[in-house]
Parts: sequence; C-alpha cells; structure tokens
Amino acid sequence: MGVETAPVLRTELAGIELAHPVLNGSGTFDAIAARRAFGDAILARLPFSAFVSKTITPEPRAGNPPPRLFETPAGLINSIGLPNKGLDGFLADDLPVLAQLPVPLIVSVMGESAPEFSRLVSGVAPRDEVAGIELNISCPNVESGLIVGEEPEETLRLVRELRELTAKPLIVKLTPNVAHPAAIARAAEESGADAVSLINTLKATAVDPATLRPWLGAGRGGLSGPAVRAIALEQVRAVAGAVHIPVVGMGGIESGADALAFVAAGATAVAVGTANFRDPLAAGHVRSELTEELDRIGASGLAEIRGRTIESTSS
Ligand code: RRO
Repeated sequence: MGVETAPVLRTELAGIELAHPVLNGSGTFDAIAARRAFGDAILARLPFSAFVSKTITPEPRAGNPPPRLFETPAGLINSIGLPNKGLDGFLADDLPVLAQLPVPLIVSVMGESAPEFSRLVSGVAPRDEVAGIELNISCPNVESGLIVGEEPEETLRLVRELRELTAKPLIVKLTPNVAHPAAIARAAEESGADAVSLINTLKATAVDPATLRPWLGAGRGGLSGPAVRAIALEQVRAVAGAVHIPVVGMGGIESGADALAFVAAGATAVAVGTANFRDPLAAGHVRSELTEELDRIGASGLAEIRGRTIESTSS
C-alpha cells in the first residue's frame, strides 16, 4: 500500500480489502495527469485506499461545450459531459497506467442502454487489473431522456442483467435527484449489487448575469461540495437503513469529522470528491483526521460508530 495507516481504519468493501475507508469520487482526481505532473512520487502519496476511475462510455465522447464549471458559495456546479476515450481507448491507454497505482482499481462505467452497459461490463470485468466496477446510473449531464437510476424497476432490470456477466464487485452509484433514493438502493440490492455509492451531484443551474442565459455551455449541471453535504448525509442515512449491502458515502467531505459523520450515518467507506480540486492531498488529511476523531471519542474502530445515526429504516 502507498500509505501507512492505523489498523483501526482497515475496511472491507464488497470483498475489496482497503487500508482505510477513504476513496476518491469518480471523476474528481486525474491519476494519470497527476503521475505525468509529479512522477512516481504520486504513487507513494496517493491518498486513496482504492481508486475509482472517471466514468467511461462505450464510444469516445468529446464532453459538453464550455463553460463546464461554475463556483457557488460552498459548492461547484459541473457540466463536464463524460469526455472519455471510450472502452477500447480506456483498455489500451488508461488501464495499464491505472493498474500501476498501489491500490485496488474500481472502473466506473455508464451506458445509455442495457446493451451499452453490458458491453462495458463485459469489456472491463475480465481484466485482472480491475478489482470492481461502479455502475454510474446517475450522471446528471447527459441528454439521454430517462436516467435508469431514477426508476427502481429500471435499476432492478439493468443490474440483474449485468450481474450475470461478472462475479466481480458491482457498486451502483445512486442519484440524489429522486424523492426516495432508498427505493433505488433496495432495487440494486435485490438484483445482486454488492454495494451502493451516493451521492452523485444534485441538478443545478447558474445564470450568466450579463445575458441572463444559462452560464454553463450545456445549460445545466450538477452541484457538489460542502453545499450538498447535509443532503448527502440524510440520503446515506436513509439508504444505509434500508439495505444490507455496504454504502460508500460522499458529498462535500472535507475533514475527518465530515467522514466520521458519514460513517455514523451508515457508510462503510467514504469518498472525497470536490475537495480534491483544491488540494490533491485533501483525502490524506481526511484520513489522518479520521484517526484523531476516533481517538477523541474513544472508539476502537469504525465498526463501533457505523450506523449510529440511523434511527429508523424508513426512507
Ligand atoms: O462527466 C460529468 O459531467 C459528470 C458525471 Br459522468 C457524473 O456522474 N456526475 C457529474 O456530476 N458529472
């Protein structure tokens, strides 16, 4: 492992052994660019216990027109639109580099239909370098009509089909843009998902004060950062209270105290996302502060804290 961690933070997520519970949120840390910029030193300092790739699609995509980002008080709206090399480009160019990271690799995939998702899972799952697959059924920035992850029935059908294709851990990334995320999480669990992760970004818009037209090139985007933390916590609490599979909690985590709150709300692991853009080592601070937080409250480990905030199983 690239980092020394206290045994007290060791975690297991859907069969993947983690030195500590802090992952990156998909698409919020470009490990390949970081390696190019900082060399092999980044391998030793990688602050995540597993690395989640930027979401890939079957075919290459250019992404959305600029501007793609807008800062809000305590938050960031993105409308990146899934720029990526496509499955073949990922397997040929990116996977060999990501496989050199000193932590398990989770590949995030998104299709616009069940056959597209199947193609992605069939392409990625057989690779030994891949420890798990995150099914992104929640991107707010594509104009494809129905988002699978907004409907329990659609989620059930899709995950059931994909489950047939691999025994590797499948983590379903949930959208916060629904009234009852726990219903979607239950559908994912019922169809064989090994874990769920949440939240993806909340639908958001920014207005250009000069033109009064949308600021973002694609018209709207998704909000992340501390602005969404309380919403994410509530959704993690609701989901963790409704399923038996592990939950990866994220949404505005910037400190050990934030991470601890997500564990108390039921998360088995947490992810740092937007904070990575300001400080690529933010997740390292979260991890070391988490140890301090456990000391402060006299807890011997995460299991002692997990789920303390869950008071009921209602969503
Ligand atoms: O690329 C994006 O615009 C994007 C994705 Br795939 C996602 O899942 N969530 C997000 O906020 N942006």
